[in-house]
Amino acid sequence: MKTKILKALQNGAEHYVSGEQLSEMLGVSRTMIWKVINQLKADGYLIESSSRKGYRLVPGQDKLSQSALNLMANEIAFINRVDFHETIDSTNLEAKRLALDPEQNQILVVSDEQQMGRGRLGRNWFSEKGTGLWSSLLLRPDIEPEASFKMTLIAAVSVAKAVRSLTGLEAKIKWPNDIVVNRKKICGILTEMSAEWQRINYLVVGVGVNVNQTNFPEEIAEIASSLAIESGKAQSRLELLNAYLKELAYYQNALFDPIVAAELLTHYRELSATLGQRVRVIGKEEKLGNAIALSDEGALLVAFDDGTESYVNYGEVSVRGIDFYA
Ligand code: BT5
Repeated sequence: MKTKILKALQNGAEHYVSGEQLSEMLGVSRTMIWKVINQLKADGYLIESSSRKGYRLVPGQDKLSQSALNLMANEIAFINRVDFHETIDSTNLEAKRLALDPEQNQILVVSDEQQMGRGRLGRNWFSEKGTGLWSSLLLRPDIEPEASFKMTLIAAVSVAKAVRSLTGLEAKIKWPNDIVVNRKKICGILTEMSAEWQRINYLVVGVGVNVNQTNFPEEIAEIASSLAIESGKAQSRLELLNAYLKELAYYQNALFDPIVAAELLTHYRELSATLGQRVRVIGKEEKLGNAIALSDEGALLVAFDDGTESYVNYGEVSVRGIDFYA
């Protein structure tokens, strides 16, 4: 009922919807409507009530809540359920805890804050409350473990396209798992996998997007930015999530369908901030070169200054002008 009333208020846009209209539309008493409106207010929604005109959702709110997320996820067929948390250690950890039950699948975990947000190699991911989109998706695709690298590409293209459509900003992908805007990192992706012989047990795709932060802790102040800083105005986390999931609903077919897989690679290459650039590859040793191609397996082909060429599969690659590589 909460979700239905919320939807009716959202459909009313900035106009009032009367208690009578709501009660007729939903077939419940006006007292019931009044009770549920109070529950939504307790959830933090700003709702104006007028005894003559009815109820109105105050526009411009960027509130994440279970009811708002349910409403949105109902339209995304490949998501079975959304679990919303006000705070959590890490949405990736929570998705992995859910994965212990083999029945749980296609679940999106979202939190307003993470206390132990993580990057690759156990690095810290700053996940301040109320400003970012911290989400993880639990999937159990029937694919071979080697194909799981595609999931990071799928998420990267989906986020970059969603940021572009929502904000008009030129979001690009820094190989393999960062999204940058104006050379600053606005998003990181952490894909984790559990697999047995030739078979994936589960994949967890964690996506963290800096949406409405106005500043960052000193350690990352020079490399990080947010959509609000880059676009000059606050952005809606819900709309961003909605746009991301719609893109994901399409691109996840790349796991199974070779035509979509080819399209994914084309779009990844078009959105790349790394291809064609000077790069510093940090492996056993540090080497400089030019990033010249992306293989169909998602590896980066680098022509090194010492005349050698090789594919880089993982590890650290700094792109000139991004990170601390000047
Ligand atoms: C990543 O790792 O970029 C993956 C980050 C994934 C975060 C999401 S949030 C939802 C889900 N739940 C989790 O616990 N994680 C996922 P990596 O490439 O290793 O980059 C980590 C580095 O990015 C850090 O060492 C910092 O330098 C920098 N960093 C940390 N927090 C940042 C932030 N909020 N914005 C930009 N850069 C940040």
